[in-house]
Amino acid sequence: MSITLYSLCGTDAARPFSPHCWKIVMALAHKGLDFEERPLPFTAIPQIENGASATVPLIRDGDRLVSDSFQIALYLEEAYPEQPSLFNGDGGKAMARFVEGYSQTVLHTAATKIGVKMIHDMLDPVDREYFRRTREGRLGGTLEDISSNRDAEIAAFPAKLEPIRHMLKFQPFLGGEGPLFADYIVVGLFQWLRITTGSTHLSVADPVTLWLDRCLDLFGGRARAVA
Ligand SMILES: N[C@@H](CCC(=O)N[C@@H](CS)C(=O)NCC(=O)O)C(=O)O
Repeated sequence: MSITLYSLCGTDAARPFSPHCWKIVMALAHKGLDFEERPLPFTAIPQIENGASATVPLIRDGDRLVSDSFQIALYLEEAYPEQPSLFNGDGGKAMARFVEGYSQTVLHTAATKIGVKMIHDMLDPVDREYFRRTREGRLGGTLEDISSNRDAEIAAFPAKLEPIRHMLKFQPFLGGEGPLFADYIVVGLFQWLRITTGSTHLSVADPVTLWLDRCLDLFGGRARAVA
């Protein structure tokens, strides 16, 4: 039976943009599992599966419901041990937690300042109102104020990838010779930027761009196909 992945979209359901949901699209593809993605607007999330989760991604696998991207990856690893590993053991799980922390605190913070107004503009009117109210409360300013520093954030963004550039001197993926969930965590961030802002904000010759190209080519170019 196919797994259902509830994800997030704006007015265009063909362009789901949540970074956390993209992590799970890549993880499900890595595991070679059949799944159906159901992108929904922000204000529909509380009704999914009788209010099972306040956030997406949420998956249904038979009678199991699992939310939170990292928990979903751990669940898939445990439920499908015979499929390619997302972690290659406990060290890979620990490393992925570090990458999640780096991505959330350094990269997402920058991406929010770069893309927040563009995300707003991709939403239905009712979602725009919800998004503006919740994000302005959370970020402590209007979307316009937060976006006013956008050019400086874009200029500062490439330097924030320096830890990945260092890693790429020694290996082609965060996972080593091949991609693991740690890679998909950062792929999710770049899918969010590509789809909502139309750019990765990196040069074509940047080693991070070359790594991202390798990731976007995975699974028949599934992630590259959405932009
Ligand atoms: N820690 C969670 C975060 C999930 C999350 O924040 N998802 C966002 C979409 S990117 C969401 O569902 N937000 C709902 C809302 O803001 O109402 C994970 O990794 O899955």
